[in-house]
This record gives sequence, C-alpha cells and structure tokens, in this order.
Amino acid sequence: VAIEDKNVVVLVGGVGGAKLAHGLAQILPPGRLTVIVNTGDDFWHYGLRVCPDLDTVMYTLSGLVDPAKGWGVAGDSFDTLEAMRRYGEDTWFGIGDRDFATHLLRTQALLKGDTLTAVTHKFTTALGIAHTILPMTDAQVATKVATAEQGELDFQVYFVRHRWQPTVKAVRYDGIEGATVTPEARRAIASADVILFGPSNPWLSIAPILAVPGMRDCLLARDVPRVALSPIVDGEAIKGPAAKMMSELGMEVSAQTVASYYGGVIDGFVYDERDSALNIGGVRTVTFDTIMRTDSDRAALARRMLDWIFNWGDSSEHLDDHSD
Ligand code: FO1
Repeated sequence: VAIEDKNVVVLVGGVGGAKLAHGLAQILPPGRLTVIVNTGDDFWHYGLRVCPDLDTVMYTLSGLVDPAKGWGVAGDSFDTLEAMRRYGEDTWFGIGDRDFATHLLRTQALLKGDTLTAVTHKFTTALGIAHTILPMTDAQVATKVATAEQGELDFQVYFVRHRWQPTVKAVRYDGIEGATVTPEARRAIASADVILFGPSNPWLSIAPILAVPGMRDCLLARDVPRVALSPIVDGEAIKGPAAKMMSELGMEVSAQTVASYYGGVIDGFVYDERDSALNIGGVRTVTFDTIMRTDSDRAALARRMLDWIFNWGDSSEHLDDHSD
C-alpha cells in the first residue's frame, strides 16, 4: 500500500503531538496531512490572542521551534518582557520578541473579523508549511482546571504559572457548547483515509477537540482506521502533567488506561514496546519504540504507524498484533 496516496488527519495538542505531526509531515507529500489542533489552551494576554498549541505545531513543522523547550522560536530574544519588568510586571508567561509578532498579527486579523482558521492558513503558508494546520474550532474555548489548593484556574495559570503543581480535581472547557466544527475540519475528516490521535494529554489536549459539538460524530461517521498513540510509556508521561493528573483523578497510570479512555472512538492503539507486557483488549494493537528523540525518529515512527494501519486488511493476526 502506498502511504503517499493517503490523506491523513491527526488530532494533537502541543509538544508531543507536534512531534508526531512533524514525522507525518516529513513522509507525506504536500497537502496530504491535516493537523487538527487543540485550542482550549488559548488565552488573552497583554491584549493579544495567544494560541500555544497552534503555534507549537506551526513552529515545529516550519523548523522554527526552539528544540530544547519544544515551544517558542529558536534563538528568540526576550527584550519586550524585560522592558515590561521595569514597570513591575510579573512576566510569568514567556513570550519571546519574535513570538510576539505572531500574536500581534493574529490578534489584528481576528479583531478585523478573520477566522482563526484563516489566520492560521495565512501564517503556515507564509512559513512554507506544505500541509494544513487547523484549529479545532473558530470559537473561543477556554480550558479551566479545578484544583484542590487554588480552586479553579485558567489553563495557562495552572500549567505555566503554577508549573502544573496543584492537584487536579476536574477539567472543563468553557464555551465549548457554542463551538462548532469548521467547514475546513469537516472536509478534512470527510476525505481522510486514516484518523490519528497524537501522543498528547488525553484530558487536556484531545478531550477538548472531541468535545466540540459535532466533532465526535464527524469522526465516527468515517469508516476508516482511527488510531491513537499512547503518551504514557512505562507508567510515565514523556512530557507534561498527563501521568500526575491521571493519578490525581484516580486512574491507573498506564497505556491501558489511555486505550480504555479512547474506547468507542478508536479501533487501533499504538503503544511503547517497553509496555509490551500490557494486555490491551478490544482494539487492534501494536508496540513500537515510540520515543521520538530526533527528526528521523519522528519520521520512522510515523511510517511504522501508517504501514501497520494500511496493512490491516492483509493479515490474519488482527486483534493482537505485536509484530514490529
Ligand atoms: N510553557 C511554559 O512552560 N512556560 C512558558 O513561559 C511558556 C510560554 C509560551 C509562549 C508561547 C507559546 O506558544 C507557548 C508557551 N509555553 C510556555 C508552552 C505552552 O503554554 C504549553 O506547553 C501548552 O499550552 C501545553 O500544551
């Protein structure tokens, strides 16, 4: 099966999801990949609309990203924040000078009435990205995290200001009832040959996408493979609060829990070979080395996943395929 002829849709949050999206972008011809990105992390800061996950994906696919942090622009300076500090401002959210340009132009376009989808298209085209990056919705949705110590916090306050240290009790997506699936996302899903769920935090990154009214139905309406990649490896999250949150919410921290959480939406699950002792039922499974350290690791994992998925039809060992 030639994966080059396939249309791939991948749902992602920030850093982890961006790495898989980058792997897919490296192996698919221009126009074949659509990345649908969580916007529950978006917020207003200094009068600007900041969209961290969209920008992380955009900077990663264009090669601009700071490789050490996984977000922001490589080599960026922080003179603007430094100047703000002279006024006594608590600059807890690290926006670099070049990154500011993105938020300034985006905010101007949104205030003029452009959709977030349109602004994102303009930016990604200008940065030479040959694939499509779409926000999960054009509506404003705000993830709120209920914590034991600090009450309910805006997402970035929980994540960046408090470094995801407060104990999570619940998560909600403010404004989600009024959100809709965009025509662009609907079209991409309608023509997808496979729908992937990136190794992002299921509760903070993928759940808001699935919670957009109509999104789940759009995805389930398609008779194509829907496959998730586990963000949990050997009982730990590669990055971020996924593992900590899972135990705070009373769940067992394992790839198995992630697979069950997605049950009903996915029919395939990819998890790490370090967890091959786990017995995950109900969906087709496969284990690979899923840790993406280099650009070529990302491409290799993306290719292995697609090769596995597009060969489902030809083999008899379905529900328990541990072949690598
Ligand atoms: N993450 C941090 O941990 N600290 C920061 O100061 C920070 C600034 C920042 C600025 C722009 C941007 O696009 C992302 C930024 N992030 C920062 C990352 C981001 O807020 C989170 O990683 C995501 O929201 C979680 O997916």
